[in-house]
Amino acid sequence: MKKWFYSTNHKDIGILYFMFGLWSGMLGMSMSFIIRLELGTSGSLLGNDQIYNNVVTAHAFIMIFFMVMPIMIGGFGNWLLPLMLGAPDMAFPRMNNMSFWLLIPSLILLLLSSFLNVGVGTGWTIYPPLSSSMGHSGVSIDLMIFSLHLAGISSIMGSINFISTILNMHLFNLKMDQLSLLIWSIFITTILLLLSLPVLAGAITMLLTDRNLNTTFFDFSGGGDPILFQHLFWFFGHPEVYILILPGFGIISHIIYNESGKKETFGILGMIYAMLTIGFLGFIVWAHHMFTVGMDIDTRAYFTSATMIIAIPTGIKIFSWLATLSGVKFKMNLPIYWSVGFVFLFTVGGLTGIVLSNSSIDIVLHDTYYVVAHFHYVLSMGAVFAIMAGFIFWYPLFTGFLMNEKWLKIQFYLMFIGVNVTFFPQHFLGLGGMPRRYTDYPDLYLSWNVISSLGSVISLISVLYFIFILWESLISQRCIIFYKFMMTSIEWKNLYPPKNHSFNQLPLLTYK
Ligand code: HAS
Ligand code: CU
Repeated sequence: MKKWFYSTNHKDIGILYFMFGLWSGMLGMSMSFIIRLELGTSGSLLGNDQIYNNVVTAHAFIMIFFMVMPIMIGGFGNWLLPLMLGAPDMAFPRMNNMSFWLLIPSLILLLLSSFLNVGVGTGWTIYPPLSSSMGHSGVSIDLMIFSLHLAGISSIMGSINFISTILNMHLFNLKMDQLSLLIWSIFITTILLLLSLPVLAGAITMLLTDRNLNTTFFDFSGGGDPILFQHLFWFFGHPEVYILILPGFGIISHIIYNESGKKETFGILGMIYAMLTIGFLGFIVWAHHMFTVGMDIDTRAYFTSATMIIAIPTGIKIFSWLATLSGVKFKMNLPIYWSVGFVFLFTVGGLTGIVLSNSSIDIVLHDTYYVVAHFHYVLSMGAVFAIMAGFIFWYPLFTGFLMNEKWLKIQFYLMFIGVNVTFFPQHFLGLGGMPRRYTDYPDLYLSWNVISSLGSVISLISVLYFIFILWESLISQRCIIFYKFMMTSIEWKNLYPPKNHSFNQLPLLTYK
């Protein structure tokens, strides 16, 4: 057995998570390309709607559970948190190893669920009765449920590990408000995970017993209620979307504070409270995904108002980032490109979220491409841009190597153009009434769909280009000995003692 297999070292495990996320990301990207091929022409390309819906479902699950979460929490979290805390490793290193390795069987079960029987054609929301044995006979849904169980166990163990590490192992007498915002974001994210995942686990287990043991939790004919599933799912599902973005917030905060070079960073405490507020509010807005189920008007008024309030802490974050950058003569380097891109495009996605939070408008826009445009702006351009920013920023630290900056800039522009051309037209399609999760559409929608598919070609090229740049840097081994020295030297702690509020600005974590 090779050493990396059973390594309990946080950096080894972080690298494993990165490689796993990269691999799943390529898988998820291939699926998104199949989706765009299908929708790039009128009529049917795959010739099978169930397969199409299965690809959509698998794309979502893979991107959420096997790309964004492993890279952000597993990759960046594992690699950087112990270093930033001054801790020798995570609190429970062997559990850390197990968290990672549980993801492999989980992914295998997910893939099997697509290959066996009819596949899962429900979307990632797996609503009954479509996901009940009536809607999906065979084992596909059951395998998907087991896959989610394993991914959930993995995440819960990871969360326990991060929370314990952050609370117990911050050394140098660091107070909680002196920790990097990246640490805070992971801290809050893992609390969200710990509170929301068990609810999903309960819901899918009830679905499993409905399918296999003749219970009727979600079956009207036995006194159950399919709407109950939606409540349980979204009580998990909405916090989940903040789980996907909060570590991104942390990465962007850390980078912007570093690059600004300011001694006093703008609104650290405000940023912490904003993230705590977003985390809390995230638990009491779930029914904005269910405005069309026939809720009474008061309930809709409540969920609309509660949802809109989230714009306030999020606005605090956006304006604090801008205030930090304001007045600084910063170098337009790659982490700044991606960070500023993040702030701009995440705001666009957030604003369409506010539009959707109006229940009366959402009655019209629900399940249209407007929703798809909204969540791809916050995810494809929010979460993914944050990952790119962080990866490029810390790449010299992770590997000791340098990537080609000029190429990376071209790659940034390609990706920026690609994702916008893909997803901006989807707002128009949604406003025009085009529904999600169908293979075909009236000719009226053809031109924006063709443009969107062309955009996805540009994005695909840019991602392949990025993989090439990564490969080239690993092959050519352009090395900064400085970074390697810094990371291996025990004396780095003495060279850069953390001062008040300046732990964010450890120079060794800066990419110039
Ligand atoms: Fe969302 C659906 C509302 C943030 C992800 N969202 C989704 C889905 C996903 C997702 C994946 O209320 C689809 C799920 C599915 O498969 O069905 N979302 C919001 C709101 C916010 C928000 C209000 N979403 C996110 C983030 C995500 C994410 C972050 C992942 C990373 N979302 C919705 C709603 C639906 C929805 C409805 C259901 C739609 C349907 O029908 O299915 C907020 O957190 C966004 C806050 C951010 C900002 C921008 C910065 C703030 C500034 C301050 C000033 C702004 C103000 C607003 C005062 C608001 C700059 C003024 C308003 C103007 C328009 C000018
Ligand atoms: Cu939501």
